[in-house]
Order: sequence, then structure tokens, then C-alpha cells
Amino acid sequence: MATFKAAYQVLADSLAERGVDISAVKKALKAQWIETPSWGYADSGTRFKVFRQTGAAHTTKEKLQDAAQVHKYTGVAPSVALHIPWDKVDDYAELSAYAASLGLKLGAINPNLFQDNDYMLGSLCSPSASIRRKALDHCLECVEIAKTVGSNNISLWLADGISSPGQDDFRDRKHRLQDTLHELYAAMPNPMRLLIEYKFFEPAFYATDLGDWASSILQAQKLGPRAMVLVDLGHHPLGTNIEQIVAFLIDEGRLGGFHFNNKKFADDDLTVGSINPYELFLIYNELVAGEQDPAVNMDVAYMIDESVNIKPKIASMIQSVVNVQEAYARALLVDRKTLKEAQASGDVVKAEETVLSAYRLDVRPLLAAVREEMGLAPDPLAAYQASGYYEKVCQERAGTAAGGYGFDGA
Ligand code: AFD
Ligand code: MN
Ligand code: MN
Repeated sequence: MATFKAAYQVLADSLAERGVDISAVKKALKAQWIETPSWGYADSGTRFKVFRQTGAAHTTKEKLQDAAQVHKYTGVAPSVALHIPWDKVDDYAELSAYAASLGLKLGAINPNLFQDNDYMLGSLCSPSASIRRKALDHCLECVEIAKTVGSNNISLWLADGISSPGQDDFRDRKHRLQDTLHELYAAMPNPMRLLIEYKFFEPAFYATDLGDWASSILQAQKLGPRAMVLVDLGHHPLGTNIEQIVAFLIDEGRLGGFHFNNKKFADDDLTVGSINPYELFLIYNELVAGEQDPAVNMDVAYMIDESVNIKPKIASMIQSVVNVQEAYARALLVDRKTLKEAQASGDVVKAEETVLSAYRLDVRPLLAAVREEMGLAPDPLAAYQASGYYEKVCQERAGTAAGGYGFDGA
């Protein structure tokens, strides 16, 4: 990376020729805010096996320590999402102060409506009124935690669904969800937002109550302006055009958040950009178009939702943050004037080439320069791996209690 200065100057000169204000691009890159998930630092796995990692975090404070490493070397990951009860503590104010001592804020609060035996037939959609009450009370507990830690986002993923035809009535479940979300939303003080996450399948095998962006936006629109849709990249059937969904949600003013990851087959929660970096760029192309559109008001919570099972967690999280930064940088460098002209004239090849030419840019020297201006090492992964932090925590955590992610099989 020491040679990045020469490469940076070549890139800067070529962008200047295009009339690109590189200081504005750098300013946007420095302002990027990518939340990481507490659960991404703990042991995770599949229904077949959890391969425990010596250096994995077990307690919430260990997760925050690890998340602080990601922010220390990338400079753009200043908050950590919590998952309740995996991150349940007696004193959330103290936990928030501890996070602050590490240079972190506590971010989105994620209720867990999928690991209690009572939720076998659903939580907020359950046919049992007492179980819906239990699930709602848990969500209201998360609202109180959010108030205590100063978080403005409740990220709600429902595993609710039905696993065989005839098990329950589709519309009854939709109405139960409408009613329970209405009570939850009413308990959320302004400006707290409800980010409604959808997933097309699993763990239910026949139908999922919040299975696509339509089911999420329908619920959000019935609730009010602080109910938004959360897009998780791993939550779509193969071949789905996610960037089109993103554009539509931006246009409706209902894009509330992202859970970035990547997948080869399903909801694999792999390192962001590790399978399909072009898709990630095309998503960011829509995000930047929205950001730069004065008619659009965007307030999007960007979070990485990954659980890499056999890679070291912190290193993978840094890879993910860097890949998100690079996608954003390339999207900021799309020549939108030329693109609009090519689209308007129906010059299909020129329009595609305009998008592709931004994607083909090597933006690593630009990001290295940004990091240097932020007082950071130009290569965050190399700097972290050379720091000895991982070796230190492997020694400290060897043999400590399991847990953290909450898998029964863990
Ligand atoms: C699982 C779900 C969903 C949710 C996350 C945290 O698929 O993505 O956001 O757990 O609850 O990955
Ligand atoms: Mn998610
Ligand atoms: Mn998921």
C-alpha cells in the first residue's frame, strides 16, 4: 500500500479531468457509518455444527472489544447492534458507557422472536393470544433498552411462518401481525424507528409471514412514517434484482436499513462482497443516486449482518467493511450526467459502459488516501493482523465458557 500515493495521484488527475470534486468524494467516504453486529463476533454455525473458534467473543463486552478493533482500523464502524437476550445485561447504561470507553455507540436493538419454544407456531403472528403477548412484551423490553442506550432503531426480523399447507390462515396471521406491530409502534417514541426485515424462507418451510419487501412495506405503511423496510442481502431468492427493490423503497421513502452480507445459495451470511461484488456496487449505485436526488430524503441504517463460521470473525468483518467502502467509492464515481444522457437517448451500450467504467476503477488508492487523512493505516486488514490483537484474545479466551450466539447446538 506504500505505493498508493502514485496510484492515487493518477486516479485523482483522471477524475479532475472529468470534473469530479474529489474532496466531496473523500468527505462522503469519511462520513460513512457501517454498524457491525455483536453476534458477528461470537461463535456461530449451522444446524449441523458450530466450529468453535478459540478467539471468538463470548460475552457482550468481548464482542464490543472486537467490534472496537474493526472501528479502530477502518474508522467507519462506530456502532454495534445488540441482540436481546444474547446481549442481555443487568445495566444497559453501564454497557453503553463501556462501549463509549471503547469509542463505540450501541446501535440497533434486535429482538429475538425465534429461539423460544413458545414460538413454534409463530411469535407476533402466533394463533395464541398469550404467546403474541409474550412476544410483544419482549419487543417492548427492547424499546426500553433502546431508550436507555440512546438507540433509534428497533430491527425486527420475524421467523414467523407456517410449515405445512393448512396449518394456519394467511390473512389471520397478517391481521395478528398488523395488530401487534401497531401496539409496538405506538410504544416507540419519536424519532425511534421500526425497521421491518423480511426473508423469503426459513426457518418455516411453507410460507413466511414477512417473506418479501411487499409484506414489509405493507405493514410499514399501515403503521406510520417511522416504520421502514430493512433489506438483508441474503434474504432473497437467487436471481432477485435487489438493486431494483432498493430503488423502489428509496422512491417510496421507506428504505430504513440494510443488513449487508453475501450468499452463494441462501442466507449464508458470508463476508460482504465476497461472492457478488458487482451486485453490491449496483446496490450502492442506487443508494448514491438517491443520496444525490434532492427530491429524496434518505436516512438509512447500514449494518453488516454476517456470521462467518470458519473464518476469523474480526478479520472477516474488516474485509466486509472495506468491501462496502469500495462499493460506495465506486458508486460515488459513476458519471451520472453521461449516464442520464445515455439512458435518455437509449444508448444501451454507452449507459452500461458508464456504469461499468466506475465499477472497474481501482479505488483502493483513494481509500488509502482517505484513511491516511483520517490518521489510519492505509490497509486496515494488514494493520489489524499485524497488531497481535487476535493472538492476545486467543490466549485470554482459550477454554472460556461457550455461548454468545445462542445456538442450541453451539
Ligand atoms: C438471522 C436472520 C436475520 C436477522 C439476524 C439477526 O436471518 O438476518 O437480521 O439473524 O437477528 O441472520
Ligand atoms: Mn439480517
Ligand atoms: Mn439473515
